[in-house]
Amino acid sequence: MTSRATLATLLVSSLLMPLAATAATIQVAVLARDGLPLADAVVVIEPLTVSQPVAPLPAQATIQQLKMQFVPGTSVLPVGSRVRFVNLDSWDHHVRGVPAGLTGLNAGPDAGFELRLDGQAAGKDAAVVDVTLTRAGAMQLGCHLHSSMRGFIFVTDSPWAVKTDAQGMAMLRDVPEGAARLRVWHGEQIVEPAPGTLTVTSVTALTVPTQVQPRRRRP
Ligand SMILES: [Cu+2]
Repeated sequence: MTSRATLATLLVSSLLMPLAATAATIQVAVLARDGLPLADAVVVIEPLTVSQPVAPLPAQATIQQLKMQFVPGTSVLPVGSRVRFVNLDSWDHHVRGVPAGLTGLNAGPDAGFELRLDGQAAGKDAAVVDVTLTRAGAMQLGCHLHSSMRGFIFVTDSPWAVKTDAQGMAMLRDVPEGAARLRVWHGEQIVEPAPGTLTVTSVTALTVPTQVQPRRRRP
């Protein structure tokens, strides 16, 4: 609990350091076309007040192939991250990753990746292949052998990119205060709307309606 004394000290110190950048936590609620919470939407904040863009640190992540699905179905990862594909099914998968949406149509042959993963035999280790994500942008995952398999990787060059949870909520921390651009992306979005702008203040909560109507998975 913050005592009054501590709060006063904080206020005084912030007055003494007028040049220190202040950061805020932003809470974004994303809604589907039907007004229900939209999960797996990627919320990206690009501060306009930062003269030097801040590059996010690369991460390591795993995407499983499990029961004919990519798990997680949507991943948000910084440029330079390494993804390990792990096939936990007993049959083969031939995974491909291509730039998502219209960009994919004009992308060169080296814009994506393709990998073959043997099925897991009983008592054996699962087949794994590592892929490094070299450029920013949304990628769609598919499988040459199973056309129903679909997944997404949102490769971000902003450190402020988070996907919404099952309640359609995204929380972005340590965002510089001031003007910022707001993007909302979803794998089932047909056309990405133009980014909006917002002013980030110490308390920022907003709701973003979209035209996305995801196919709900049957329970
Ligand atoms: Cu497959």
